[in-house]
Amino acid sequence: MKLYYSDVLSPRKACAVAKYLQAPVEYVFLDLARGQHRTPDYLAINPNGKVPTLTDGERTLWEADAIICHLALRTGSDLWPLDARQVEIVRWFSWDLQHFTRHAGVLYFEHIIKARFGLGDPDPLAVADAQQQFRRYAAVLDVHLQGRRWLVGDRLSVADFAVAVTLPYAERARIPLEEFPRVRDWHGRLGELEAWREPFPDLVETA
Ligand SMILES: N[C@@H](CCC(=O)N[C@@H](CS)C(=O)NCC(=O)O)C(=O)O
Repeated sequence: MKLYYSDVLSPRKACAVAKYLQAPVEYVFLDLARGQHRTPDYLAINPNGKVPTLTDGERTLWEADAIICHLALRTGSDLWPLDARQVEIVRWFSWDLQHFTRHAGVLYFEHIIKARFGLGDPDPLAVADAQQQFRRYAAVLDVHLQGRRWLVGDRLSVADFAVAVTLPYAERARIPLEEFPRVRDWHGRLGELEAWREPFPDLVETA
């Protein structure tokens, strides 16, 4: 398998899961600043011009959530359990993309990506709105995590890797994580995993 990635948000979850599972993956770094995700060769495997992408033999997969499920299946891991927990995981994937990481991702973009790629200053209105929306959905997650260690059942799953992806950047991205103690503690448990703390291969700096 080849995992095309860069040291940014969505690839972070794919790299974290690949590392956690010790999946037999060859990492291919794409330099976004140099447009390596927009070359004809790359667009042929991911017409969105986005990272990450996984190739596995003849198969090509884009979308990080699909990639992490595939990695778990390929390695026989119950991070993607073969039972009714899948329904719960899909629920959290969907909720995450529509609500949680959607707004936390705005804060990541405004405070980290804009500075890194010279895209100007953070937009205060976008920041205020994203923080307000983040609080609304983080409150839902905080209630869900009462008495739980992980999002689904009593085991770590791909849902944890997906939903938490912005939280390592909370301080720099001004995501108000500290206001939600159960979310903070859950993220702290993920932080005990080396693959979560250091998901990317050694060759690049993390952003
Ligand atoms: N829904 C996609 C999002 C992919 C995505 O937006 N990737 C960003 C990095 S986090 C990207 O490739 N940005 C480069 C660009 O848009 O030019 C996934 O989860 O894989």
